[in-house]
Amino acid sequence: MNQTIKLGRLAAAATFATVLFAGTGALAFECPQHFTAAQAAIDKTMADMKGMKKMMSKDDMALVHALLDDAKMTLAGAKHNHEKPQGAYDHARAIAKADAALGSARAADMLHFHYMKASGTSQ
Ligand SMILES: [Cu+2]
Repeated sequence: MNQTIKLGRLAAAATFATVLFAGTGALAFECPQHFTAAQAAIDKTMADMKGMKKMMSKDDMALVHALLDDAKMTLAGAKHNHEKPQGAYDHARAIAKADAALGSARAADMLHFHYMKASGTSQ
């Protein structure tokens, strides 16, 4: 019993040490993957929006593009944090912003398909 607790503490200490030494590098390494995912979602929605002028109202198009603009701006902010980091915190912020950009791009796509189902009416 006592031995198990000691082993558990040792494992926890080893894990903590690994996180300390690998933390900054791992986060920095992960940022580009989050950027790529967000950019792919933006590109997909942009592609889906092509040729929609005849199938959607101008107002609906503008709202989908507003969400896409949010995604692009947030992704640009994420890249800035990653490229000019003060420390690990900025890489963490970069990942947070990239994931937020991914969310906006997906929401833009959802909104686009919602408007398509509503056949161009703002509902
Ligand atoms: Cu980074």
